[in-house]
Amino acid sequence: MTRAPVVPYLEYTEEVHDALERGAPVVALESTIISHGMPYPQNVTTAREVESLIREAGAVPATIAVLHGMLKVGLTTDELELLGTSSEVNKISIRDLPVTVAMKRHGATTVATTMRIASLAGIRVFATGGTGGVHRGGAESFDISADLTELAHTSVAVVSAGVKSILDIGLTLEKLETLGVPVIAFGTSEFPAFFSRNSGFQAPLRADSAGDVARILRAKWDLGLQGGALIANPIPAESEIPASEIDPIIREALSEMSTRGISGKDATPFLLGRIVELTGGRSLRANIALVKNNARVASAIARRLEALD
Ligand code: PSU
Ligand code: MN
Repeated sequence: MTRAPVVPYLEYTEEVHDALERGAPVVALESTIISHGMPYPQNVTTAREVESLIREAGAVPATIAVLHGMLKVGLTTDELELLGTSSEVNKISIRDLPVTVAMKRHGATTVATTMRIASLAGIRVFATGGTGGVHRGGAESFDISADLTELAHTSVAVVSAGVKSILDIGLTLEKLETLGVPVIAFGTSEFPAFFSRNSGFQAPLRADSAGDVARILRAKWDLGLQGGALIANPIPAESEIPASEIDPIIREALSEMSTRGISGKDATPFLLGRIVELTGGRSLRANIALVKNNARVASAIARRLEALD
């Protein structure tokens, strides 16, 4: 049986194509974190290290982006470098996908767009840093990330370190409940807040092993319940920035953002960049540590899921 679907505009690297054909575990990775989530050169170095780590954990990495209008599943070293350095690479959400393909442009894929492309390629597990959510003030601004609606529709499990407190975590969890998305904290009872292990919010569900997560995913999809799941994996204790330290910095970045009138798709990249500056690089080190941790957990889940097939 051919497992790597043939889809218009979609191109696999040989490594990923071969893995899908063999039924080997594959872990998708997004590219907005490279182009808009971290500064150069740490973005490219981290992207490469995360890929190696997934291979060491017995899975195959598939970094996803749109290049010259083609949906790329798996990237070469040169393509990673291009994403990390070129100003011609836009952050693309689901709404931007048709124009990026039709005009043969480049695009770095957000969590939502990466999930959709992963799903087209038959990949079911995806590791990232943090997902989007309901922004603070979202009840008035309607700034709710398309990542949430995508989690409702597209059957891919996303491993993240929870959501940052640049977002309204309570509203984000409410929205995910409405959308029917299982939110599973990994090895903890509290929903993690990206830089911090604690958010003050109880997680809706808890799982303590990759095998349990895989069984929950299997059951969901066997039942014909469409959509993904959010696996919230806390940052390792040695790399965390406690909420009491990061929260004032986040508030400062948010207030600068409103003074400067920055909104929409520029909001998340602005906030991430400003927090790196305000913490003197500490938030970047934390971000790198949590992405790697998520890649390890995603690899374990992907392996267990393949074993259940
Ligand atoms: N959160 C992070 N790092 C990131 C992002 C979110 O900690 O790089 C990126 C992801 O690609 C996510 C996107 O899908 O930001 C969400 O953007 P928006 O809020 O505009 O939907
Ligand atoms: Mn938004």
